[in-house]
Amino acid sequence: MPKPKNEFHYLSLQLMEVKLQDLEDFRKEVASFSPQTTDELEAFRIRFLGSKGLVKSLFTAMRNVPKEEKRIFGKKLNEFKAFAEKSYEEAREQLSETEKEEEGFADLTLPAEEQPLGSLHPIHIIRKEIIHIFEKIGFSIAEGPEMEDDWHNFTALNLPSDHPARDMQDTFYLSKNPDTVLRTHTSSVQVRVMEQGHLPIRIICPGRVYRNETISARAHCFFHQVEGLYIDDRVSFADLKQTLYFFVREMFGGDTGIRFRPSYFPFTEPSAEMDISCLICGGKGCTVCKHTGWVEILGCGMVHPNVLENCHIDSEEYTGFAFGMGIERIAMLKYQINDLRLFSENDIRFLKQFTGAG
Ligand code: 2U9
Repeated sequence: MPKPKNEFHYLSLQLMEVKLQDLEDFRKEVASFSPQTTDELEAFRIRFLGSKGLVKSLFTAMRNVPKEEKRIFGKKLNEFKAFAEKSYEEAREQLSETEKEEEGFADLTLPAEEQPLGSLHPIHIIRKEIIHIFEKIGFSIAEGPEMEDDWHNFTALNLPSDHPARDMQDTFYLSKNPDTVLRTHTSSVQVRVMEQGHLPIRIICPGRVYRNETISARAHCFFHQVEGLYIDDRVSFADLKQTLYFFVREMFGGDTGIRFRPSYFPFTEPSAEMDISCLICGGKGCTVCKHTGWVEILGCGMVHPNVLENCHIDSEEYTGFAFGMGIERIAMLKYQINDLRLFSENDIRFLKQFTGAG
């Protein structure tokens, strides 16, 4: 303590001594301050920094400190004030960080976690490719219901009532209504378009179809088709062949061999099946083509006059061709997939292989 000049001065110095001691105690209190709630933080602010707080009252008390010692006391007090303010700000920031974390606050400026790229499903990739090819030559897309009535799925398509396709073994009948089936082909969509009566018709019908089959590597209870239909005056089998030549060139490349074999379908006459040279062995013979060098990819034919008439189209004036293919079959050939079940199991190891394709 500085040497006192008189009694009053002595008391003032004593007072300053007390206040400096207080200041040291307050400094310890501030240093150990760690509020858990905003209420505690506010109580701290009021106690130390408020308009009636300790810092303010110490500045008031400084009036009684002798002039010479004011400088020492004022310096100490200013240091303490700065320390209390800094502690308050730090505690406030810390508390607001904790609250944000507890509220699940997301810092949008942080770099994003790396996400693995998704992929298109191979069925979707092939479907897109087929659609794109036929769109180039003027076909548009038509879609329709997966639950169909007997007329659109069977009768209009010249399928006699005793045809095996109508059997419970092959078709899913919807129990509540015996007239309703899960469509067995997308030909039903084409019947609906024909019934609308806007000619000419040049459509492709992609979609899911259902068959009552036991699931195995080679059969499934649902799969996907693209069917095509072109009706106008003077449409010929030559038009059908040229259209399918174009499709094969675009889909499998210009070197692919093509052949037609006569076949039978109730809805087309004449009917044919189309093979392409085996993509795996190039026609030399392998297990995929069963050593024939050829693989079947679709069925086709001229629309049966009965089907035209059933849809109120004059079969004397109009002719048409139709074709149908299974998307899974094309995908299996293109990607060398040997089990139909892979398409519907959604095994990520299978799907990942198509990242970046399509
Ligand atoms: C109408 C008239 C005729 C569509 C055709 C085929 C031949 C055919 C199969 C290929 C593999 C079905 O997915 S698959 O199992 N389809 O062989 N489909 S002609 O004929 C039609 C379609 C609509 C009005």
